[in-house]
Amino acid sequence: MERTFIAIKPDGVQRGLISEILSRFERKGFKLVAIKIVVPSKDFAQKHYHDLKERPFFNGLCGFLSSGPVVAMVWEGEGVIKYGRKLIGATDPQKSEPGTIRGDLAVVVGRNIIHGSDGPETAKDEIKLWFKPEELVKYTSNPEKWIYGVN
Ligand code: IDP
Ligand code: MG
Repeated sequence: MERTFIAIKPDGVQRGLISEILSRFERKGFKLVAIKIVVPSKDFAQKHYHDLKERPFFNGLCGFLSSGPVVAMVWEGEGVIKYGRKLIGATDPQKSEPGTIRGDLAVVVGRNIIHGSDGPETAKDEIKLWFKPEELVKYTSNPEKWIYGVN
């Protein structure tokens, strides 16, 4: 089953939006397989955002991600990478649709409260960066047969 890496950034944590964000993924029918709260180092933040190292906002972005607690998660489900990005909304909250997490809960691009992997390769790399394999929990979730309609 497909997996994606989702993180609530320090602004989302400080604003008390953890349960709001978790509930959107949970109610959709995705399955939480790993979760922890951590303050990443700046070096770790730079690893996470290595693709953006040439961008002018890279230093500020990494400084911000390492400035406080982040809720790091792995969510599992059919199409969860792409649909997770849909739930999150466009990078710039001014362009995110209402109904999306950023559209409903954020205003500016530098404080857009949540991260989600943008494809299968980055999902794999980000899960590996943030979690040890044994931190991913295998379990049967009861509603699965109702969500997917298979036995
Ligand atoms: P994403 O988070 O929607 O995948 P990316 O382009 O991967 O967007 O950028 C990573 C993060 O960098 C964004 O979530 C946002 O916090 C920040 N960011 C992106 N573009 C800008 C910008 O133009 N100014 C400031 N911060 C930006
Ligand atoms: Mg990205």
